[in-house]
Amino acid sequence: MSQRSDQDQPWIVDPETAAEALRVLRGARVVLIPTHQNVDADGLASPLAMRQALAAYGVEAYPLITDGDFPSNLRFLPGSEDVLVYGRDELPPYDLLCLIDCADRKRLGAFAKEDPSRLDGRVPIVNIDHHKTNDRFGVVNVVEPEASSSGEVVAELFKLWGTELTPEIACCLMAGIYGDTLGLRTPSTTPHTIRTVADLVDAGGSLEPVVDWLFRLKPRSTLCLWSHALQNIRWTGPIIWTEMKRAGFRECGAEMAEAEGIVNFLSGTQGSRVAVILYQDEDEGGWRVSFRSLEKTVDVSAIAANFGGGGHPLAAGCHVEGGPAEKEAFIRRVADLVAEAPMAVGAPA
Ligand SMILES: [Mn+2]
Repeated sequence: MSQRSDQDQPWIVDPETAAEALRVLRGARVVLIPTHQNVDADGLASPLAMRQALAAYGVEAYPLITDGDFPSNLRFLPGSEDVLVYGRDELPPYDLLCLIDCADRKRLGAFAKEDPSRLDGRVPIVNIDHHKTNDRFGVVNVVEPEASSSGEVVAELFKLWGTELTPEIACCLMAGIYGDTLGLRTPSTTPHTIRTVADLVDAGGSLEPVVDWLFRLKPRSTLCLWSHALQNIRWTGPIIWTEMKRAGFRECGAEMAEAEGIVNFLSGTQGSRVAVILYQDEDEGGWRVSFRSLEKTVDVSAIAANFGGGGHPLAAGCHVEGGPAEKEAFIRRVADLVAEAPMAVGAPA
């Protein structure tokens, strides 16, 4: 017998909005699902689950990687061979965009940069996300900031739609949830998140490849890259930070996605309040920046917003233009902003 309180369901997708999303998606001939730049597990796996669900409704949908290559650690995702890569594959003649996991429709890599009119609303957008900073730019918006991941939001949509969960769909949704919660370890993980995963396991989804490919298996080049990052660690006030230069990636033969776990590893280093990693741009004209914190009194999305970025309270990002002087000034400013945030009671020193 179930004795669940209301607290177990901290957020719900409005059933009318869910129905409207399905109506718009089913009305399309071809749906393009462009992923956010520097795509991660949630950003790619949730679109793949959507592609498979829409196929059951007779709608063609194509996830599109909007910049760079297909990250090799995500090749295990069922249906990954159907993913288009911008610049490599021809775009299908789409009449609807579905953005999943995209807080900002401008941060869609070369797809947006080369032709910003693609995102100006002339082609309608269905917007499915879990970022607090999402400004609800779609004709239908399913934005649930309390959800751990887009995978969790999409699972909820499928429940409302009555979509049959195949083992492939279940595996993709679990990859989204596990990717964003670091394997159900972040504070964004709720009883609802864990129940969703249990339902996906019941539907035949296998957790083993998800855990292996997201957290265990790595190429040798990753160790080379991590060794660079750890050797370059610096401290500025309450922040611990490191920088990933293009030369480091070249020297190690590593791809961008291999550096993703470093900032999570740095966060929680005793004596630090925020961890920061700077990834040098391809053209070396600036840096993409990632912030992490374990302190609930620090809101890194608010800090990132000072620099035109955004994200979640404990995980956020932004971009910094310029050279070494701008970089140093940026780091000092971030350190000042972190120092202004109240200390958590009983925080470890
Ligand atoms: Mn996400």
